Amino acid sequence: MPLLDGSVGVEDLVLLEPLVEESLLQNLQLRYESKEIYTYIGNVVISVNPYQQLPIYGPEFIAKYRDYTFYELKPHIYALANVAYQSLRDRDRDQCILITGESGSGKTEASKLVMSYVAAICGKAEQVNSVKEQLLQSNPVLEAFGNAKTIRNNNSSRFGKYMDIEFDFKGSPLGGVITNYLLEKSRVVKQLKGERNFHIFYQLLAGADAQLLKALKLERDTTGYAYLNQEVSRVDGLDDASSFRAVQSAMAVIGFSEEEIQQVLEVTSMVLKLGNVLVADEFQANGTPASGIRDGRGVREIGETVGLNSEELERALCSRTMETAKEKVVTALNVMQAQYARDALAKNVYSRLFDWIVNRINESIKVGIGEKKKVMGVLDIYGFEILEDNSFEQFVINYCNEKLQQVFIEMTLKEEQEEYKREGIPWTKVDYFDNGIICNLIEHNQRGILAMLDEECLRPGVVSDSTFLAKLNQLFSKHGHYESKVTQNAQHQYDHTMGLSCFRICHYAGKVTYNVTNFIDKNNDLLFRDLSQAMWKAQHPLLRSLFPEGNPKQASLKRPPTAGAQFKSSVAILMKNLYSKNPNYIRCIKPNEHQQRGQFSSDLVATQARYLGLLENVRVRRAGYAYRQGYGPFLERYRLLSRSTWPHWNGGDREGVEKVLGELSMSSGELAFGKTKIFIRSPKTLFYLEEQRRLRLQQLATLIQKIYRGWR
Ligand code: AD9
Ligand code: MG
Repeated sequence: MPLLDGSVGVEDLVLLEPLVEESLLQNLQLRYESKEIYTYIGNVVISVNPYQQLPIYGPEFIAKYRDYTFYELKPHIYALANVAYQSLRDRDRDQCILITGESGSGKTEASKLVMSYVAAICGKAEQVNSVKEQLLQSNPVLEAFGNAKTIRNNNSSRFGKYMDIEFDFKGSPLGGVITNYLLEKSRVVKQLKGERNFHIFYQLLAGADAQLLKALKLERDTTGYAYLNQEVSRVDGLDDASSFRAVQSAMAVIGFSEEEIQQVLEVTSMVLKLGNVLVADEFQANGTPASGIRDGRGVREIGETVGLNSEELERALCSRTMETAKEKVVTALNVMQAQYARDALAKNVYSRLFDWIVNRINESIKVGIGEKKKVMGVLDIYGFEILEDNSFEQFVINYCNEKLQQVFIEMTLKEEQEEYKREGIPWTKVDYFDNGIICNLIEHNQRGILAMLDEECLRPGVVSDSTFLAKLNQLFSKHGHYESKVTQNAQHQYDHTMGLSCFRICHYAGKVTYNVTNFIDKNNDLLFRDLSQAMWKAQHPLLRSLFPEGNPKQASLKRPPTAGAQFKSSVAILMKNLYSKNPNYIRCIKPNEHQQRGQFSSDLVATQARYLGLLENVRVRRAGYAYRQGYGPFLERYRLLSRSTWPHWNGGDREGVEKVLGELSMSSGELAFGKTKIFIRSPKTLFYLEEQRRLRLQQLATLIQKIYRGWR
């Protein structure tokens, strides 16, 4: 196998010489240009999006990777999936596969490759096949409702996803659990130039037959819908109509009943129609501004579709009831407020529908309580984001990435060092940046930015984004990873690029400036009670179930947790889950901004390599040993290389390994003998061993043939 073949660069960056950013980029580029999109750093897979179908997937390749160990074939996601699966099945170690990278870098495709690989190599029984089908079919459904065309990716996941696939003790899949994070619900009512709403809206309009459209009171033409961006309704390479049929059949495979599918589509069409509900100026009898619905048809049709009294809906959209202990006061909303209420309702209905779909899938794929399980988690979550204008969403996304970096640091680097310590092997300390201080700045229970934001949201009196910012400025004026115009002034460093309503965090991956405008609102994430009560009154079982707090009997005055608090706690659960498993990393890289094959922009890749900490990763790997294995299994594999250990060996495992390696006369720095494991510094040595083993096997085969012929 060409390890150091000049034409395609090195397959493992551990072998890179010299180890600097430039050579790392050159190596990735060289490989990319030779259509070698995968490269290792030890057991981490780097994947550069090819933006073209390469002939390296499918049954033939799956069969190959299944039969070889990690370093024997070219780097591939299949190799990683294979190691993870085998270790789960044979060594009973729960696994997680963490896939990170920026938008459009190939995370979702990578997660599907992992899933299809595992599905292809595990269990074959009929019942197992139906579980596999359900797990695989969850993808098109979640993508229809959770993905959209953005300027960066025609099929961008607008939510984070973590999926536990659960197996029995033999390694056959039993089912799974999906957790979703933070759907970008603002997209329901507004999209950036060149972007689309969630796929399902277009799929429904293009793919529903005339009867279904009529039943949903929809028209095929997208131009009639205010929530659908009028400039882009079609996307190259996406066939909305056939995707719709695929989604319908996937839902059926998962176990949605026909009625459930119909109800999901009714709620989807309700959201679409809400966008067309026009709110107009009106005046109350006393002359104060109010609002009203200009064209009653939309509201009437929504009412008919989901069994809602249209007058009730109109009232809920245009007025607000304030309840005190003594009385109820109804105030009219002005046009802006009513439009805000309408959009808030649409966003809420849609994001709750999405959560409901995830839960419904989980119900179908859930595993019985008593069954003993082994688990493989697959995480496909938004990478670090620096946009021109960064808001609350980027703040929480980057917080999540900061936490994932912490997992990476702690699990890879610390575990690495600790293993050497445990094994009694000398270790030259590698300095690395511990981002705990940044995580703390954001998540500290009393003094973190999220806690401050919650405090402002819950504080009585006049609160605003600027009072929130003032608080941060005061609290963190001396924090090494926090900056704002105010704190900068104090330090006499004036930065003209930062607005007055901004703060900046020095993340592990770089500085990001956040604009606090709407932080309070987005964190509050409140829906007027009138709206949830109106929804709860719908005759529609699904819609009604999405708004349990609308039930007057259950409505408590206690407010639900803020968006930030919810996100923080789901990240904490995720971290706990990841820490309990053996991590496997896929680091995805986007080679250019144009979704084009064959283009490699070094600057763009350099930034991502920095966000992903690739160089640091190689340094640590190189400072230590790239490969390690327990003496027992190692001897089993290589004992045929020595006459002392082959065909019989009665001594201990470690002595056996010493014998084998001693006869191969390797340089002393290449090997270290730990308490329970042998450590090999570079993969080169491992490849050499594998090659020797292959030759020896050939030799033995010839020998056996000769003997056999002799017998005949
Ligand atoms: V986002 O954060 O959800 O916006 P991802 O998930 O990182 O993003 P995705 O997997 O959706 O990116 O990949 C983007 C596109 O790149 C895909 O739609 C494919 O057209 C293309 N792609 C990605 N990986 C591969 C691959 N291994 N082979 C061929 C690929 N094409
Ligand atoms: Mg994605």
